[in-house]
Amino acid sequence: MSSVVGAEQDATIAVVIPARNEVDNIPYVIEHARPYADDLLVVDGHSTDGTAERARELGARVVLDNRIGKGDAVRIGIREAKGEIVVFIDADCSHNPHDIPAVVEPILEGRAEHVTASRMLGGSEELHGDLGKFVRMVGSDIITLGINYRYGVALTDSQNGFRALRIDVARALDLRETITTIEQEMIIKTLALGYRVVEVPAREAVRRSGVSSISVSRVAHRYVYSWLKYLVTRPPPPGGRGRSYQPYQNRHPWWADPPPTRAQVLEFRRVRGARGRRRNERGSGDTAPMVDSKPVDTPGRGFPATSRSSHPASLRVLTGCDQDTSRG
Ligand SMILES: Nc1nc2c(ncn2[C@@H]2O[C@H](COP(=O)(O)OP(=O)(O)O)[C@@H](O)[C@H]2O)c(=O)[nH]1
Ligand SMILES: [Mg+2]
Repeated sequence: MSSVVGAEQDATIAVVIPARNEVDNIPYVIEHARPYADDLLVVDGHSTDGTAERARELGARVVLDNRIGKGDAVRIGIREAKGEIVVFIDADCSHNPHDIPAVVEPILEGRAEHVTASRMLGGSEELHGDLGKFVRMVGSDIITLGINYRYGVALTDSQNGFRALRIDVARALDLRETITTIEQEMIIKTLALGYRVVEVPAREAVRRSGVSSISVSRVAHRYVYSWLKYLVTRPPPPGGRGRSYQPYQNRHPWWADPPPTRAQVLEFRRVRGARGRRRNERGSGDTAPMVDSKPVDTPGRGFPATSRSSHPASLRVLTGCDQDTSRG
């Protein structure tokens, strides 16, 4: 039985990975998801690149879908999963398996029956940057908006493939979609039955290798059709509009952290200074000197623009901006 960090209660967890032609990516997902899974199930879409064999070698259980799309794979995953909670995570390394504890936590705490990881709260590299991504983001937002008005909730992401459900609830949804429209179907039917949906922020990375198999222009009409169909035919539960939603509240905001001590800031500047000097001495010439000797309490001076990853560890631990707030 998995022991999930921060959980008040233990439950068995089945991690289901729908995969089609992900042989280069799936080893990462399997290895990193394994510690959280009592049952690690890959639902293979008849991959031709050896995904299923690779997954088996790595110790995952593998079942085949019916070649009709990811929604079918999700339905098979729900049927076959051996766990009290089922977690869906994509095989393309877009989702971080180490977010699984945060995604199951509201269920373990008894606050939700269905938890969806939100890319709008956590950030996405797959929803910004070109026209195709823009269309996906706006389409997704419009669908989410419709769901919010119909059920009196305030979700931010109805389309993410990274989610967790109590297995009995997942089985009660009677899912019908065969393609990725299953994500919105799961949300709508959960709300219509009066179960609680909670979102947690999770970052979506760009897929590690390969290309997405989803063509927005080819399936847009199916999204609109299934969205309207379920909104119309699945009214909110009597007296339940809005009751089944608990807005995400950041339980560990960055401003709750103490600011770094003067000694830590000086250490940060010393390390950056040394690195900056070395770089300049090497004559890489790619950046301006990384630090100067101005006193630390001169506001806005002397701090180089740095990425998260370039913070020295000592400061990273103590600056709230670098905390992973999704874990409460
Ligand atoms: N089993 C199965 N998995 C699929 C199918 N289509 C896509 N997937 C998987 O579903 C996940 C999401 O697909 P992806 O192409 O990344 O879509 P995107 O993230 O929406 O661009 C990935 O893990 C795919 O390998 C399918 O027909 N069957
Ligand atoms: Mg993807």
